[in-house]
Amino acid sequence: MPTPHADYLYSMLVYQKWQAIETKAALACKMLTLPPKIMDNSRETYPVVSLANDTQENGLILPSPVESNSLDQQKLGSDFDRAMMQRCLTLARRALGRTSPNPLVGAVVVKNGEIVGEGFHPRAGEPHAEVFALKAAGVGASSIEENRARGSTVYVNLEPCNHHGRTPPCSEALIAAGVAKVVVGIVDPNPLVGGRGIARLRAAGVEVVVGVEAEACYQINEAFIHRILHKRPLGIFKYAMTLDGKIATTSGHSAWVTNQDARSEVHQIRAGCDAIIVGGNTVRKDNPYLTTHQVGTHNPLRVVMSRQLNLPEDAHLWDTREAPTLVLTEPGSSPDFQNFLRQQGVEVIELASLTPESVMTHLYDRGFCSVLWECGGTLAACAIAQGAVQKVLAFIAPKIIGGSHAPTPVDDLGFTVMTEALTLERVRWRVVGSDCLVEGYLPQKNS
Ligand code: AOF
Ligand code: ZN
Repeated sequence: MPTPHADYLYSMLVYQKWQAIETKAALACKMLTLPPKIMDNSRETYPVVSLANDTQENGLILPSPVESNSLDQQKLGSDFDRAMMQRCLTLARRALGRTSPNPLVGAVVVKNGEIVGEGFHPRAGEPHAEVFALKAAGVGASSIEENRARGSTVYVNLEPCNHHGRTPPCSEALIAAGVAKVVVGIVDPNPLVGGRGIARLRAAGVEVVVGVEAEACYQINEAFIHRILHKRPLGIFKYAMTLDGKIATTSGHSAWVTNQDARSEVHQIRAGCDAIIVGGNTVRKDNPYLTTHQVGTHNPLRVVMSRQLNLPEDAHLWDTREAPTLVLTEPGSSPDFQNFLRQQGVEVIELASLTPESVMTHLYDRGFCSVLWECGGTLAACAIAQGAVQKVLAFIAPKIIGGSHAPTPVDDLGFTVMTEALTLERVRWRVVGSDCLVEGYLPQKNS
């Protein structure tokens, strides 16, 4: 392996800081007494920006840009630079849920303080964001005068690639277009890129600034980064409970714990994920749809884990017109029901051993970046214990239902004393309608 590029190491340090974890990368950076070249000395002022019309299909713009004010680092770039990077993120979000295994990337070409081209990466196999943005700026047009990218500044939330993958290197496309400067959000953690795109641009005389709106750039691609670094999709455990910690009544009734605003938020969260997992119990008790309930948005693959396949024939999940369904089971389980499911258009796969771990491995192999666990307490405990969950989204409704046997979000983890509790990190909370959303990350076992 070649020595990691300084930008890559520094970027990893910022990433780990964002995660509040000290890892080898962070230590390596300290030992090398970085940071190096990420300071942006340019403090140009720009005239009013005119936003060019969208050049790609109009997609849905989902949640507003992430605030990037919690890193205790100096904010890089001018206000204009940060606004352009946020514009990249807004563009990138148009492909929300559709790009895996690739990241969400947006790019903006600016000439004389005006946006002259924009683009985003629509899905794996298609050109990268920079290529769309350069094209929109007139690169490749019949007359050379139409190339407004020459001498421009290109903003992009992820380092331009420098490898021949499904598509040719963006670094070369930027150099060929004659851009003067590239402002990068974060270094690409993909070892195929990992600083080489930046190095290639600099070697060709292009000025490169790295780290503008870095935290927001990590946030938007946290699942992609997790996939690359851990070779597994990011597992997100989402649940809704009452103030007294119940996800249903003693009889199992759960419609609804939270109000409409929180449920709409869940639909948006689903749109950003590649798969949603439930167990057989949830299918039997709740008969969920697990869709985004929004026309035109991406619906993740709905995954049911069931060893016995003792599932109802009339479940909503077997209707695959709106969204696909995958049933994961073990070898030889109920061939008749397997046939029935396949006739409905449901994919059925037998895994040698059906565990959260083997399921995450399977979903990684399918190219997924993010997986939403919307299961009940038994499967949730198993998924947490096996390291299949990294992030927790807990919706809490100000209701009390009581019941010593009413189900709770997580069943037995085998802990006996409070010091064993899993304490979430990077915890944030906010009010959603009349409910509250607490989000955080489980402590990582061995990073
Ligand atoms: C960019 N801009 O818009 C994206 C990048 O198989 P390929 O050719 O599509 O390459 C995929 C890798 O390229 C992906 O894992 C990530 O490292 C990078 N994605 N890079 O400059 C983009 N989508
Ligand atoms: Zn690229």
